[in-house]
Amino acid sequence: MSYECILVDVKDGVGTITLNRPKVMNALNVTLTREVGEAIDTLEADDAVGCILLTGGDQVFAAGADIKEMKDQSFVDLYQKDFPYIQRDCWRAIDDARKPVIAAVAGFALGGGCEMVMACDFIIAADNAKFGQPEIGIGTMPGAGGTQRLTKAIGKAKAMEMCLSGRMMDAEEAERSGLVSRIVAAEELLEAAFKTARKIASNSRPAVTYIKEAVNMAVDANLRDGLRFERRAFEATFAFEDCKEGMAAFAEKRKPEFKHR
Ligand code: CO8
Repeated sequence: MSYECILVDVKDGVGTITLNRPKVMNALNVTLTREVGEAIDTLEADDAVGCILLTGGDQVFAAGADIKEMKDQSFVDLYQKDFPYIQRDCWRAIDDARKPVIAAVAGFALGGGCEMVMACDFIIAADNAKFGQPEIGIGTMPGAGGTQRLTKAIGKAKAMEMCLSGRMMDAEEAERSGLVSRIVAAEELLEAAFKTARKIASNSRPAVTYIKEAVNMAVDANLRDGLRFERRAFEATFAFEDCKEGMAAFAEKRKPEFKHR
């Protein structure tokens, strides 16, 4: 499939999506967000892919929604369409993905760009990464999860300050606050993120899927329900051939040969 605003590549079990509108700092227009949604759906359906990597450029992941495209929209249009032409396909695809989706962020991840990477399963940041919800500066507010996911990720005080003032967070503060899983040198970002994605893709896929589901339960459910889900899921992994193989391989001091990956 050919795309206008993104690049897609599949290698070693990893499907990589690269946002590609460098002239406008990868601003998220209708076409780009639709294409990200389509690419994620395609990679989800591709048996050769075990993990999805979403990235941008080396100076900018994305500077938010395309303000020039968005500026003449009316309230009635947005409300009636529930903002679908911008966000539904894309965020729905990321939200619904059963394969892990990793965001690798260098430079600015602002507004919808920050919201897009927060929808992913985790973020690996380059040391030049900057995260922010600057919508207040153009008289509006986050509209694709900024007030919700940022608050869950870093707590009310920091999220409130960032959304109300538009202040950006650098990579170190983002790591300290729990927004990103780790920081790597900018020039090593893609390699490090790819290595992580490839490792995940080489693991037993049913176990990976269950773990993703269980960790997400911790975000959405109460502790009691989450613990019960985890226990049932753990028990269910004993029905996987890969689990039998993994445990046998450990006992026999050899590398496991997972069937489902
Ligand atoms: N939309 C459209 N064009 C943009 C955007 C954008 N968000 N950001 C940058 N550009 C364009 C600029 O207009 C400029 O184009 P041109 O060369 O034609 O003038 C080009 O990219 C380069 O930008 P700058 O000259 O501004 O570059 P700087 O290095 O000086 O500044 C910044 C970089 C700080 C990132 C600056 O460009 C900036 O502040 N951008 C806007 C950030 C912003 O306000 N983002 C929030 C947008 S609203 C939003 O995301 C709402 C989310 C709701 C749901 C999401 C749905 C997808």
